[in-house]
Amino acid sequence: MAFIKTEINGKIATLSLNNESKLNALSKSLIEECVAFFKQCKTKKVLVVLIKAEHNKQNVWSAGHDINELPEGHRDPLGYYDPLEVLLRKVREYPGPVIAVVKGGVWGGACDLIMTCDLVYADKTSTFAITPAKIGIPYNITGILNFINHIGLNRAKEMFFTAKPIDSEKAEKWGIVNQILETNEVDARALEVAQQICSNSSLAISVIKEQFHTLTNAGASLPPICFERIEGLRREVYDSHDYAEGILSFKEKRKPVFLGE
Ligand code: LCV
Repeated sequence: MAFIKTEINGKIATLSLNNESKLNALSKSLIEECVAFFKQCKTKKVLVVLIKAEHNKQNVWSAGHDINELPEGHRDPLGYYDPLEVLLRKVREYPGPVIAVVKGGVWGGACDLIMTCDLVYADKTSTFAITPAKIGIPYNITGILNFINHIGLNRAKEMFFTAKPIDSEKAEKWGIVNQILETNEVDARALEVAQQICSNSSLAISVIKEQFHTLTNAGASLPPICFERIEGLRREVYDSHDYAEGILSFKEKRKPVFLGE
C-alpha cells in the first residue's frame, strides 16, 4: 500500500493514513486503499478498526479531501460516488466499531470522517475544522446532518460558518471526541478500549452499531421537494464564481477573493 499502513492483530486492525506530501489528504488513491483494507478486515472477521495517521512536521492528522481532485465547477463536488463519501459509508457500514486515534489538525472532510467514526480518542494538540465555506463548497446533506446529530445545531453552524478549527478542550466539551489525553497516552487508551470491546459479543456489537446508525437516521425523512430544492441550491454554489475561485486560490496559494456570486 502506497498511501496507508495497515496491520491486523486478531480482532483488532490498524489503518494509518500515510500521504505525507499532501498532509494525509484523503485522495482517491488513498481512499481506494482504505476501502480495500476494510474489505480485508471484514473477511478476516476483524471487530475493531483503529484509524490513525502518520505524523508530519506540520502536525496535521489529515488535510481533508484532496482539493486538487475537486471538480473545478459545474459538477457536484461531493456526490454519492465521490471517494470521500464512499469512505464515510464504509466506516458507517463496517460491522464493528471504527475508532479514530487523532493527533494534530483535522480539516474538512477528515472532520466528517472523525464524526463518522464510532469512537474518537485525541491528544491535546488535536483541532477540528469543517471548511467548505472557506473554499466556497456546498457541503452535502448527509455531512451536515452528521454534524447536527453529533454536536447540535448552533455548534454545527458555528463550525460551518466560521470554518475555524475547534481546539481539543472544546472538542471534548462538544462531544466531538470521547476523551482527550496526553500525546503519549492516546494510542494505549484507544487499544485498551478496543480490547475491552473485543471481549464482548461481536454479533451483538455489529447489530447494536447498525441500530445506532438506523436510529440516528430515523428522523431524517426529507420530502422529495425539499431534497430537490437543496440540490438546486447546491448547484447554484458549485456553478458559482466563488466555488471556482475557492479552489483556484488554494492552488495558487493566495487568499480567495469571494464576490458572493
Ligand atoms: C491537497 C493539500 C491539502 C489538501 N488537498 O502546509 O470540507 S470541504 O467541503 O471543504 C471538503 C471538500 C474538504 O475536505 O476540502 C479540503 C478541506 N481542507 C482544508 O481546508 C485544509 C487545506 N490545507 C490547509 O489549510 C493547510 O495546508 C494546512 C493549514 C492544513 C497546513 O498548512 P501548512 O502551511 O503547514 P501547506 O499548506 O504548505 O501544505 C503542505 C502541502 O500539502 C498540500 C499543499 O498543497 C502543500 O503541497 P505543496 O507543498 O505541493 O504545495 N495540501 C494541504 N492540504 N486538502 N493538498
